[in-house]
Amino acid sequence: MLESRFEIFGWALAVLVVVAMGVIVFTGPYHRINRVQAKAAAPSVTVKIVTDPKTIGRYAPIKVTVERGQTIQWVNVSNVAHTVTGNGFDSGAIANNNGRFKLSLSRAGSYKYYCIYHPLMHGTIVVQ
Ligand SMILES: [Cu+2]
Repeated sequence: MLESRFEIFGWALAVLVVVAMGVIVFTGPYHRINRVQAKAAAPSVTVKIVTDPKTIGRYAPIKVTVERGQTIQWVNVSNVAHTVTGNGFDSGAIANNNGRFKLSLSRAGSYKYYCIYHPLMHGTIVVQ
């Protein structure tokens, strides 16, 4: 059945609108916002606190590199309490048997930290 000119025009307009919406979603400013949000939601990085006969506890890995704002999570899997203490942050006692502490730093730099109870325990956070 032959469609009227108006019907054909209507369909063409509808297709044009859908294509335009696609172009806006995938290339427009909202696309960039989605990318920024995805970056901010980067998965957290885990540092385990393990038992070490030489230093009582040890951060594993000793050095961790993250993006600005990215969360670092310490999990104490050793057999005594420890802390994550540095310039401007202090976890307080992180209990043994999976006690946790989360931290995110917004300024780039290298941050050294240690355990208040066991000063031989040292770690470094690099924020880039
Ligand atoms: Cu400790």
